[in-house]
Amino acid sequence: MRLFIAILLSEEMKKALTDAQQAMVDRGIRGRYSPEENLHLTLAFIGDYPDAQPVLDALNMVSFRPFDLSLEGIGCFGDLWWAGLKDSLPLAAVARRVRRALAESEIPFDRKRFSPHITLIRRASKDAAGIRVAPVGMRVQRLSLMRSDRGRNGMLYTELGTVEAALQEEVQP
Ligand code: 2AM
Repeated sequence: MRLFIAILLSEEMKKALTDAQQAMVDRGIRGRYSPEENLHLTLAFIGDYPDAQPVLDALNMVSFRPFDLSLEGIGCFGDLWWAGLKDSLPLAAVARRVRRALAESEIPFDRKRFSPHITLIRRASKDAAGIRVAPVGMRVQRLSLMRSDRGRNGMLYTELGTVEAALQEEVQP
């Protein structure tokens, strides 16, 4: 199983992202656009792992309060273009806690520095600089363990489990 931990996005945020993708299409940019249902923000990429339960157990050790995310601009890694997020301390903190919980449970994950992004298109045929993304916000209430499978028409993502934001008094210092 190919696993990763992600934040799934609100319908309003996905709409802002598909509007940006449409603006890319209108500019004649071809490539592998992420389908709307696949748009997400990855916190940790685990990759091939045989069993979801230990990962869910690790995820359940992560406590966090609800926090807000906001879209901000676009950027690229080579020919992969993404939507960025406004700098957010709670987002960085929750990614750190997820990664610490995985490490403590001896679940391997990609240790590359957390660089929050939402992939819009891979193998873009040309530069997408200047495409605008509406600065839509959302409240994060849960984190999701996701499984990724290669489908006939691209990647299929399935949510295997979630951890919910804790009530204030339950949060550990
Ligand atoms: P990407 O969109 O930038 O490729 C599922 O593959 C999710 O995990 C995607 O959000 C992907 O980011 C992310 N991811 C992070 N590290 C990865 C890696 N080493 N291999 C594949 N996906 C990775």
